[in-house]
Amino acid sequence: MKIAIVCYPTFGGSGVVATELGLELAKRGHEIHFITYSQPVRLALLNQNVHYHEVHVPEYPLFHYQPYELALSSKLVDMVKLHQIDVLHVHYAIPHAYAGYMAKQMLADEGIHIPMVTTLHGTDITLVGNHPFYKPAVSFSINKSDVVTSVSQSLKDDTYRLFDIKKDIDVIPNFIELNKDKLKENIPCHRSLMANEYEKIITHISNFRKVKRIEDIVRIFYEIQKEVPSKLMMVGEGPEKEGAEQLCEQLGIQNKVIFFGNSNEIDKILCFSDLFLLPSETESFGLAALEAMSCGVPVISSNSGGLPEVNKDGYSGYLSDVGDITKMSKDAILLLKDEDKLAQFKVNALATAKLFDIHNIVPMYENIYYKALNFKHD
Ligand code: GMT
Repeated sequence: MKIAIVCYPTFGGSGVVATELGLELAKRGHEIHFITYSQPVRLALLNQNVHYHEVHVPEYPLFHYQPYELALSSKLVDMVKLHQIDVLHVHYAIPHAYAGYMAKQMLADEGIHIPMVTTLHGTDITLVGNHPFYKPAVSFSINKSDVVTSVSQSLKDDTYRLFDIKKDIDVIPNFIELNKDKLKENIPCHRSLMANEYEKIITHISNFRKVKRIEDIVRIFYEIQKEVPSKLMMVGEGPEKEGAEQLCEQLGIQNKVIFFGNSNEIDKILCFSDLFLLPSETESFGLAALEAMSCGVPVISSNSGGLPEVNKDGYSGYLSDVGDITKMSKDAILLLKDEDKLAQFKVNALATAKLFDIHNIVPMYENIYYKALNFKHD
């Protein structure tokens, strides 16, 4: 099949999932065309089955806002015609489903019928898409998609609760590639550069937005380090990072916290991590938690959204109510102090991650594409 994938190219779960999906589909023999405004951060290798088409938005002084949706839908029309694309798969409803639908209509006008699959990722439904300024357009474009998928049951429920959706939604969970290169023993591990032998390493990876509750992470670590010699690795960039750095200074723990910025080598950091923190306000799935678990790192997370579908309480980690940093700190300290339990949780985390193996999940998307191709045109 020839599949066009539209996604956000930045550091963020939806772009990562879309990129990894495209790369795996290419390995399985499909021709993949990424269409976005810059090369997706995880799209390192272009090959004969992987193509990237950049959307340019010409600047014009009259415009206060440059019309990206317009440029994207025009590019989609051109690329579908040029490469005879079979299926359009848009990740994140805003504005991709909207632009995709416009492209679909323009193509239909020329007698070209292309099915559109929309994958909902989380904030496009629970935070941004739900805003009254966007809601009618988001509802419309979801309802106009040929097939809709969501990355968790929780997100599916939220979508029906928050929007007037008349379509079925297929749940396809996010996935992870678990191959031998990801095993700890095959990654050059620079643990000794980060911490002393006797210290535990706690990690957080995100785009440091408010929804991640970055302050909670610092405060949980503050409690942990009083009881367990430890270091905190903070990976990523975003609006909450500066405040977190200041808080570390105020609490006097700045020498125990390392801020890395964005990284494309998270496996190298996760390989020496003992515990992962994800106390988010909401999380439709929590891909970062899954990535940690796939490296054998247990997770202390909130129980919001789809996190309970990924992190198994008392098995791969612990879940708590949002904002309950007392319980999160207590769970973390008990786990880090008990070597046997920690070792068992590390094994359990990996076992849980295996349920989301890329080789089990990507065929579900292939089935969705075949389902979409069978849809009658309206
Ligand atoms: O929250 C992020 O880190 C980014 C955001 C995105 O849209 O890129 O992530 C959302 O999609 C991810 C991939 O499906 C999910 O794993 C995240 O849970 C989800 N984020 C939220 O729901 C807050």
